[in-house]
Amino acid sequence: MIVLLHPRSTRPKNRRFPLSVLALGAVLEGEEAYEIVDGNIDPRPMDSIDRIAREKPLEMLGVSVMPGPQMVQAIALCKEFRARYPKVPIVWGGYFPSLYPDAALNSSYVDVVVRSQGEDTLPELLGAMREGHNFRNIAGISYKDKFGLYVHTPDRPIRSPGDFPWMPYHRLREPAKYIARTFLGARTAVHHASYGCPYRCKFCGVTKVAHGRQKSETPERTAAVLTHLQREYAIDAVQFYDNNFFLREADAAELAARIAPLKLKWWCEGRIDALLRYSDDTMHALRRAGCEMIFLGAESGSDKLLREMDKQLTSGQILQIADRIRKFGIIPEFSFVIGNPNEPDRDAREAMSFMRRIKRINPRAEIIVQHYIPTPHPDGMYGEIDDRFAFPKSPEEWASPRWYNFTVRQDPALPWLPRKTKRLIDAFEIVMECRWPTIQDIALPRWARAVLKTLSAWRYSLGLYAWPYELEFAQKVLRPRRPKVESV
Ligand code: B12
Repeated sequence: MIVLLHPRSTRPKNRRFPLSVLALGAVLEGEEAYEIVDGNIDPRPMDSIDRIAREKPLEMLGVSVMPGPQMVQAIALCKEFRARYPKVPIVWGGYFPSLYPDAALNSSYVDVVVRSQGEDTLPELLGAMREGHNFRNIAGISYKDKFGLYVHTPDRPIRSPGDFPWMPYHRLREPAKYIARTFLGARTAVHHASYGCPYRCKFCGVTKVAHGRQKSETPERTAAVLTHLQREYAIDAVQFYDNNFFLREADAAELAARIAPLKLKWWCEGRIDALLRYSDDTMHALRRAGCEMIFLGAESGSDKLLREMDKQLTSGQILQIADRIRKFGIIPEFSFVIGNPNEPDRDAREAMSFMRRIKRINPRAEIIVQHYIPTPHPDGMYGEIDDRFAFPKSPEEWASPRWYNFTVRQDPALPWLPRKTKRLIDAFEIVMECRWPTIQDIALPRWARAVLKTLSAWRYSLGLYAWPYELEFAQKVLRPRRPKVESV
């Protein structure tokens, strides 16, 4: 019996289909005995694993690990599992071990790391374990050999999710619990129609995982999956989790035509330059097909920094899309990465005035302010910091308060980021969030929205952000949704 464990990653109201373990379940389905245990549903995952072990001997524990809270639960569960089932191999996959394979192996409870996409690797690994074969010929893994040396086999080229079977949603213990009420609809599902991203932005962890490639399923398959989800779970909305939903205009137009009859409302992540190339007809078709909001990585208002990031975008294009998208009725959600290591204070101030400019052009635009937190990058990290910065060496160190806060982008505590600049960025973010509460917040009553807006109006109009204690207090009491924390 193989157990696919998805440790807790989020709060119950943000719970969504655990796509990583569903994708793996899809290739095991019918061939292998496996069960999914999801910490987002299951209050006691270890008890569930014990129950499964009582019914059938365990062969492998496969754990999906994202940096942050999921890693924290993964560590605790794997330690306990190792103590109870010392002979059962533990395999980690997902973004954390793919980005930091050595750190993952520097633990007593990770035997093999599967880097990047797992659908082909997992069955190969299972086969090699059963036959007692050497793992050396399995692409995309990292492990300790019999001398304790770390072996990293070559990367495995990524494939389209369309090459693999459909996700076995029915294998989740309570599938309906993953259908959420959001600003998009009363019954929102999630879907991932591609893998990877063809851009190589130097701040983004996806490049190391997908090697600067993207493979997408066909619009026909996306539409078929959504039709199935609507039939089974009565969905009326969907969040597309793809890193980059829009690559080819022809595909976008085809998808719009295929899903329009489902009358879904949806959110996705896209590229600004790609959308600027789309015709008005395609943009109108996307809107008619239910596109409500598009998350767009703007990252910076400085052309110099955009070049340094290798974003392949200009500040002019960002302003252009902010303006153009209004006429289609789609809301842009712009995300910024602030804190260039070479000039953090100047970067922060310029970015702030650029964000205000966007708001003037398109008041409905939503803004997400992220501190730059570096991730390992094959082309060198943004800000030329490869020699100035060292990542933790073990999962435990990653889970310590200093690095946990780094991972979840709350307090990166970076050597090049002066405290006063960090405080300025955080203060600006609070003023921005209060002045323009997100429409994604369906729990915030109208009066609370009005309170936040009124309290912050003077600060926003005068550009006085420092020490926003009253707004912090209001946020504590009224608890508005913070897309930076609660969305992807
Ligand atoms: C959905 C999502 C979330 C959801 C998770 C919801 C859920 N179901 O639990 C939520 C909103 C909670 C979330 C939060 C965060 N996220 Co997130 N999230 C994503 C997102 C958009 C999609 C992940 C996904 O479902 N992919 C689809 C599946 C099929 O792919 P996959 O997960 O990669 O799994 C495949 C492989 O990795 C591998 N694999 C995975 N697990 C395993 C296990 C085994 C045993 C094997 C063999 C293989 C394997 O095989 C799978 C199939 O091919 C990604 C970006 C992206 N598009 O990938 C960011 C992403 C993973 N998140 C990221 C981050 C940083 C976070 C946060 C830390 C941010 C924050 N605001 O604090 C938090 C921390 C959450 C936590 N650790 O618990 C980063 C990680 C990289 C990095 N910079 O470190 C990403 C890449 C976004 C980005 N571009 O920066 N996230």
